[in-house]
Amino acid sequence: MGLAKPVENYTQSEAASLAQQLRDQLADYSQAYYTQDAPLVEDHVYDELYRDLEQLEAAFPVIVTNDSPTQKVGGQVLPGFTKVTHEIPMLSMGDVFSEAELAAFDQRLRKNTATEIEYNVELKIDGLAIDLIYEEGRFVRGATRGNGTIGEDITQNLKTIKAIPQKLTRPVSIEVRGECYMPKAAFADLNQKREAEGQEPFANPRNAAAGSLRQLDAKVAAARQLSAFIYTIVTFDDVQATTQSEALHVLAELGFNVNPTSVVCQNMAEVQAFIEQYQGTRNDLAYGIDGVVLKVNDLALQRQLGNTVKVPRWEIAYKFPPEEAETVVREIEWTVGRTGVVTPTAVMDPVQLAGTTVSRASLHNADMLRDKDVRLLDTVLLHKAGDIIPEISQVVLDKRPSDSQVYAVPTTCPSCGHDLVHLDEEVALRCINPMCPAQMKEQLTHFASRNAMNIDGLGPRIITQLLAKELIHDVADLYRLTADDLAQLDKFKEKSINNLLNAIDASRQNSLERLLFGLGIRHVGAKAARLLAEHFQTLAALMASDQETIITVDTIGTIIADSLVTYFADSQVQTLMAELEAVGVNLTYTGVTKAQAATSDSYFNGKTVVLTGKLEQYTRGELKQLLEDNGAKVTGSVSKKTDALIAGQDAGSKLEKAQSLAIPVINEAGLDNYLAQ
Ligand code: 1X8
Repeated sequence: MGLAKPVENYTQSEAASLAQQLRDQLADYSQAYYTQDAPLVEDHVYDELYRDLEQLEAAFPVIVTNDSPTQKVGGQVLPGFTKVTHEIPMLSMGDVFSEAELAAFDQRLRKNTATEIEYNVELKIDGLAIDLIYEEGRFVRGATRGNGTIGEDITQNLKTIKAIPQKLTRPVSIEVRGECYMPKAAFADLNQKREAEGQEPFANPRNAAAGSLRQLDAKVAAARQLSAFIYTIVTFDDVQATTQSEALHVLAELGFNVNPTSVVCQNMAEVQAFIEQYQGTRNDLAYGIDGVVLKVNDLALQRQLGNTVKVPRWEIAYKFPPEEAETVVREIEWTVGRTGVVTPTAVMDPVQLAGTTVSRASLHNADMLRDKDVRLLDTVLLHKAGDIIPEISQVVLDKRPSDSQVYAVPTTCPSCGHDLVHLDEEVALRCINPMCPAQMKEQLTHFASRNAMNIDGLGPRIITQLLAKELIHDVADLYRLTADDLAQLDKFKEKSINNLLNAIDASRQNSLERLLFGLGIRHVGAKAARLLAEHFQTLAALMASDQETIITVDTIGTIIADSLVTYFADSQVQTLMAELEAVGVNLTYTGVTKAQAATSDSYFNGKTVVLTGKLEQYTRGELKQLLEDNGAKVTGSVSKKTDALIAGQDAGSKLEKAQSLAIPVINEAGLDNYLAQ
């Protein structure tokens, strides 16, 4: 990328043909990005191609076409939602990628303006632009940007976002704009769930947020833990602000969530200091940013400067350079998951990337490995999807060893040697041997996990030993373990033996939904398990039901129903169910409390969290209780095992430690987004 030669060395016909190629390519990328929420290339690749096109068109104005992306605001209107018209168009923003270009923007403005210029400098949030309308203090309509003039009405989805007030602190009428985003922690969580269910992960939090806002079912959007920052007053019946910085104060007073980091800068040195500060600490923020926005602070001056065809003259985005690192692939590891899905992970020389040391990157599936053509000893470029998940962007072909060979995808299971298959149309490779030890280990671990049978102390280390010593072969065997059996385990003395036997015994009394979830039936998550258990009351009733009966349960569809029917039709499964009954495992629904019901939907469920700093809304004890009701384990110190840190005011060393370990940090204001309703 970048033009092959200086733009003045192109002939007009060369320029015209290259420009058309670029337009076609950009249109493909744009289509994938906006309508599929699945980008084909990294943002900076798009940006660079776009700039090549801009350069060619600037040098040869006659080659510009009406449909060139340089002539459009961008974005598309999608079917499915009611269209709304933005009376005041939602423009995009000019952007620059270097200090020099930023300085040029400042110079241009200063030359054209008689007065001194002051900037309000804000973070550029990596999300989706939204427009909100309030009438007499009530939220009445929310919309996407769409093509800038026509957007989609997504009021119902936006109503599920706690950071968007339903009611303002005063009964005023106002239209505001801001950015809706998915916090990094929620993104990591969502992708983990999607991968566990065999769905494609989202490429980054912005695509995940876009995909969530685009859900026609507001319930799906509600589950996605979105948030929003508001930064613009569009129209207001009670204007008091004369500057952008005052406008932000007014917005905060009205009850909007306003990003607290912005500063007023008098000169470019101050702007530069702000940029450097956040370039260095962006990885510690709970949300993704991709740059900073400079806005002329004086609103009257903004109006005077006005807009070009496409963008306001009074604001500009400085985009951070992509964070990338180069390293060498040493190995490709294949792991077998609970459902037999076999996934490749590249193991690389450790390298620093966006604040953490990275040595492993998932390649998701064999298709991706093939598409990226990653080979052993290849030098690769790494980036972090959504600032968190390390991913291989591409192979550096110039550095490929000359004797390099295409990596041969395994055809047999790395654990049991059984042939691997593609089920249905799945991209995933699966081992379908029900006795595969790697799968057994994952299944047993899942069975014992907190949301499932909740057998305290029965983790992967113990399970591996139990399997290796052939003390267990399936989940029913757990209930036949004796003190003598457990005495064979590493470092297992009387106390640990008794604790584990008691925990296993206690799990016999669990209500049916825990067993149903713990069995690890495809597509049956904790929530579906609860609905099924509540409806059918007994395992026998569920096993006797056909697909038509099962889909009568609210929100249970044909995919889950078919999966259940197939599962229970298997004679080995039927034998296992009979054995579970014989060893005294409860097979009926005994009811769950509301708190327990909320638990399985909560972000915190099964997570280990640490509290630090001074809290305003809660006492320590209250918050600890609340988190535990949400299924969390609250511990005292931050370690690699910590899943999240909740930080109040004046947080100290725990915050630093969490940041150094790249553990998600949630502040008190953001906490509501994560707690179950
Ligand atoms: C886009 C964004 C703006 C701001 C933050 N994040 C964005 N993604 C801001 O003004 N603080 S402004 C903007 C736009 O005008 N297209």
